[in-house]
Amino acid sequence: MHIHHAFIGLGSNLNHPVQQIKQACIALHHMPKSKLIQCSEWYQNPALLPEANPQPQPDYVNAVAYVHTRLSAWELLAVVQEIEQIQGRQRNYRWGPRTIDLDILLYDQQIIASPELTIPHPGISQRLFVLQPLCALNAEIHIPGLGKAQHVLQKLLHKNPAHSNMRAYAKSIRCGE
Ligand code: A4P
Ligand code: MG
Repeated sequence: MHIHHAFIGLGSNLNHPVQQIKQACIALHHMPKSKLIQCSEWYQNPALLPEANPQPQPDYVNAVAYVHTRLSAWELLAVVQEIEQIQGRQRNYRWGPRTIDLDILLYDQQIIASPELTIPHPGISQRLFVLQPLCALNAEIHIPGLGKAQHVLQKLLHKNPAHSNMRAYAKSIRCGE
């Protein structure tokens, strides 16, 4: 069976985010038919708030993980949703605070356009907390419809010169072994 290359975005802003990200990385490492190859550093950054409900939220910790998997994109979605459940994810409102959010950013070079699964994940081009860790893992990766990750990041930084580098936590676990 073919090995697929996937990038998964991790985000947490509730209940000890650093611990949540660490636990999710370990869970990704143990997914069936999969191998965690690498996890980026973890970045603390302010919450991007929904316009419809801009009440303040705690800062997020974000990271991106690179996995090899024999799961289909849909199977991978089911597995990451299971990890979210195990880590006590509750859905109150869209973009509400969460213990853990796992988004499939890229799955090979596939484009999937359904509400239950949209790949590339919508909003990548607007999100420093996705692009910065993604580029740290692979600046050359091509994002279907957008171009090379590093060019997409440069464009975003050009549009928002006020964006400064996010604070990166050094990781305390090793991945992909
Ligand atoms: N879904 C569709 N495509 C995907 C995909 N590629 N990966 C569907 C994962 N799920 C996908 O997601 C809602 C539905 O999206 C799922 O049932 C799945 O079938 P959800 O996790 O329940 O809801 P959500 O996360 O609140 O909504 P959404 O639209 O996924 O929001 P995002 O894009 O995850 O953004 N600020 C900072 N600093 N850092 C963050 O990580 N994240 C968000 C949420 C807002 N602000 C943030 C951050
Ligand atoms: Mg999500």
